[in-house]
Amino acid sequence: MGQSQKPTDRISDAELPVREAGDLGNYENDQLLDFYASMLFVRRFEERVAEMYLRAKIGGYCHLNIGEEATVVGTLKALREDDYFFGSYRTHGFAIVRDLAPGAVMAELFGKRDGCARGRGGSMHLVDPDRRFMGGYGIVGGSIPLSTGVAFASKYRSTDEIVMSVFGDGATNIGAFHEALNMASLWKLPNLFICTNNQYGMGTSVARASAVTELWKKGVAYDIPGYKVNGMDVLAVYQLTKKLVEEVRRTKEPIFVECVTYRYRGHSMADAGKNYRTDEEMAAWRKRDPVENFRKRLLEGEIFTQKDADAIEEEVLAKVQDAVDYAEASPFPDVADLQQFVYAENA
Ligand SMILES: Cc1ncc(C[n+]2csc(CCOP(=O)(O)OP(=O)(O)O)c2C)c(N)n1
Ligand SMILES: [Mg+2]
Repeated sequence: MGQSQKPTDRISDAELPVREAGDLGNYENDQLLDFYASMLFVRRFEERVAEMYLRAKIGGYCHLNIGEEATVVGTLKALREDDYFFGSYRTHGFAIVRDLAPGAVMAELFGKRDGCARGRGGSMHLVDPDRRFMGGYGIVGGSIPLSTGVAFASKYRSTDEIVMSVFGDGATNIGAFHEALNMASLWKLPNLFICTNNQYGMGTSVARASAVTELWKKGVAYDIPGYKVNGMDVLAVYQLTKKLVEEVRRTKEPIFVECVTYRYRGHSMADAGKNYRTDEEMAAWRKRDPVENFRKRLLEGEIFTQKDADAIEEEVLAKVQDAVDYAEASPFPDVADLQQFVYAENA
């Protein structure tokens, strides 16, 4: 952090510029349309994934980003191509926004040979080192120390590449989270830690799992500044993340951001998502739908017309269909090759 910034500095929802419908800031139209199309792509991709799961095309674990689109798009769009990204197991949306081929992502979910992890990883282990998309991890909080390690490598090699690490509210109660934040701060590493506070870890609310419910404060113990942002508003997320990405790049010191969001579906495809939350709560968050509300803002701001919105919808649906077709056409891996890629060869 810079000299002027104290660990307790933060931007709360209230301190962010208030945006009325139609107030879209100083963005180029193309950028606004890109934000919208990207969020819609995540929404429609995930809806189709859910359908494919129910058709038994996808097996195993499967966690969706529906409801969290503004957080997915607003954070990732602020990252440079040569920066690194680490996710959790809820990463389908992050993968397609990071430009992994949607067909390769869908094929991975199907367990097919042309999947981005060659069908070995499935939903929780999407990966693409070429795009510096470092995965996809099933162990809650397990990716956080790894992201600290990559940030160490970036600093050791004197590059200006930063590492964005995204994890859930539940992960902030894991020992590895605290160890990684301590090291990142002690060694002054270029880590941007992003917590998607979607209010629940499986069926357990933040208040039932964490002594500190203002999660942005959790970096403060390690002298890491914390920020909190409305994770249902793509512009708010992007604006803050963009600023902080550059700050981490310049200072080579970690920062922690809490994005306040909500998952509309259950924790995974095995959870209806209803037993531990009320209809009123879900309805209140539905009113804040990141995709629907942004579409309305673009219409009211005359950034696009309903006809344009329909055309984007069609384009997005076609891309999703192509991804499904690609996954269907790809063969399953050969059983004989089962152990291939498990260990490094010639290591
Ligand atoms: C170390 C570890 N403990 C428990 C689990 C089981 N588990 C899987 S997801 C999850 C909840 C995590 O919630 P959160 O970090 O808030 O992420 P979200 O699913 O809400 O995105 C738990 C406890 C696990 N995978 N790894
Ligand atoms: Mg959570």
